[in-house]
Amino acid sequence: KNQTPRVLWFTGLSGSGKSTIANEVEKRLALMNRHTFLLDGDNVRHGLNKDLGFTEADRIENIRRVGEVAKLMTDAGLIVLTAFISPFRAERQLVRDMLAEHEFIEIFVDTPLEVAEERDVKGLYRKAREGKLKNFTGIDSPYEPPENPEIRVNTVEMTPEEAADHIIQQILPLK
Ligand code: GGZ
Repeated sequence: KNQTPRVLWFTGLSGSGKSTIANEVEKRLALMNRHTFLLDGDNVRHGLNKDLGFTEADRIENIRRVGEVAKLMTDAGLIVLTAFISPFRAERQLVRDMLAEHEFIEIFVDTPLEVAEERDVKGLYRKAREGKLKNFTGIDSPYEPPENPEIRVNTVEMTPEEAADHIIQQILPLK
């Protein structure tokens, strides 16, 4: 088999660039003939997790289920990429503990709140500031940054393409 199963777990604020960078990484892995699957809000929150919202309890359950699905997919031999805010350290640790050592690679998409809010691609930060969207991460719901991520990308200094190249360089020795 030409690959070792992994979970590339992207974490960061809304609008930090998680999905964009994860997509770029997936493209590069495909060129390397790796079998991958990207889990994100689009394919999980509208289906498996459509009963969940954004309360603390629902986010915890969201991440727990994503972790279980990622585990099943690694058991099937895939490289799984996940792009969820995953704001709480405890749940990221819980997913890490579900997997074998070295299978879980935490990637911190380190975009400062000011930058994500300034970009505000979907206008959600504005709605949150206006009080029209409650429990918004970074505004009135916490984000706990990773203390020891395997990989950290600075999206202020790097383009998504550069960030993806950096990630590939970091995981390459794992072949
Ligand atoms: C945070 C929210 C919220 C609230 C809707 N807080 O930028 P987006 O739009 O595309 O990504 C955000 C996404 C976050 O879902 P996750 O499943 O990644 O969150 S978590 O890991 O915390 O469970 C945002 C949108 O959903 N969104 N309401 N209140 N983001």
